[in-house]
Order: sequence, then C-alpha cells, then structure tokens
Amino acid sequence: MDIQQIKEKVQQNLSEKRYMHTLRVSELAKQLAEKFGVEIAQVEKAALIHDYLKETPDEQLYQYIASANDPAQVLNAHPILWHGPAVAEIATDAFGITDQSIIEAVRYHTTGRPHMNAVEEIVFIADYMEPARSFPGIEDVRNAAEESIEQGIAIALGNTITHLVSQRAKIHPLTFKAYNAYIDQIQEK
Ligand code: DGI
Ligand code: FE
Ligand code: FE
Repeated sequence: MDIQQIKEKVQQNLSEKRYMHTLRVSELAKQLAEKFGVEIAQVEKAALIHDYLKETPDEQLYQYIASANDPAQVLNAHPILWHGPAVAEIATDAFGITDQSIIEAVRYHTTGRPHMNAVEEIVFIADYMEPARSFPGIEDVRNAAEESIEQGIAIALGNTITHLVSQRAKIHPLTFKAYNAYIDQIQEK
C-alpha cells in the first residue's frame, strides 16, 4: 500500500481524535527523520500504523497476538500494552508491510526496548512528545531530543516509570530494560 492508502485505512479504523494524534506523530516523526538522516518513508509508515488497533477490543487483540511466535510474553502484560504487538502481527496482511524496522517500531512503540534502531527510536519519541501531548516534564524531553534522541528517550522512559509508580501500576520489564540501557548509553557519551 502507498502512504495515501495506509492513511485511509487507518482513518477508517480510528476515532477523529486518535487519527489526528496519528497524523501529528507522523509529521513530527518525518521532521525528526529528516533532521537525523533516517529514511522518511519507513518512519512515516510506522508512525501512521502505530495505533491502528488502539480502539480495538482486547478480545480481538488477544486473537491477533495469540497467533504470534511467543504470545505469552505479551498476553501476560497489561492489555494497554497489546495494541503495538497486535499491529506488528497484522501489518503484513493489513498493509503489505514486510520491512522489519517498521514492524519492530510498531511492536515496541509503547514500552520501548534496549538498543532500538533509528526507526524505532523516532517513532517512540514522536509518539511521546507530539505537539498535543502534555505530560509532566515533557519540555525536558523536547529540549533534550533537539540534541539527542537517545537522551530524550532516557528522560521519557524515566517520566513514564515515575508516572506508573505514582499510579501503583505495574511496569513492564522492557520499559525498565530500555530505561537502563538508554541511561548507560547517554552516560557513555
Ligand atoms: O497509544 P498512545 O496513547 O499514543 O501511547 P502509548 O502507546 O505510549 O500508550 C501509553 C500508555 O501506556 C499510558 O497509559 C502508559 C502506558 N504504559 C507505558 N509503558 C507502560 C505502560 N503501562 C504499564 N502498565 N506498564 C508499562 O511499562
Ligand atoms: Fe500507542
Ligand atoms: Fe500513539
């Protein structure tokens, strides 16, 4: 599918509000890709489909993930974390996408993971800091990401962990692992 066809399919599956978020993530992701020399077409496709199943019932997401190689890891996590892995499972059938960088960027867009590739990093940070987001501490993330996406990601993951702790919510192991890896990475520099 080309970009226009992807947009139309995503729009049909999402509320106006969620689709507008998707377009803002895509615009910011494209700007970051340009700035940091990452392939724009990959980043744009990943951004456009990242929340394609965000409003899909958990039972349906469960079905999509159950057909994956190692479903238990995802299914044991909180259902709020299912939409990325579920889109990763159906991306080839639904959108004709076979590029692994795109698929992994979608899969890990909520938790992050250690050593994300450039497409994953851009989608992760664009989703966190698109212009309509207003998390506590988001300006620190935006300022840091001007210089270094890695630094922005480390701060964003820290903010998310702090937020989850304040809600007495469980934290996914990948979120922790990603945080530790990005802290190491920025301190090595
Ligand atoms: O889908 P979006 O709203 O655009 O953003 P997202 O996919 O990053 O989802 C954000 C939600 O995911 C937010 O409610 C916090 C939650 N979240 C992120 N990391 C974790 C998490 N929830 C749990 N339980 N554990 C995590 O590690
Ligand atoms: Fe999401
Ligand atoms: Fe999103």
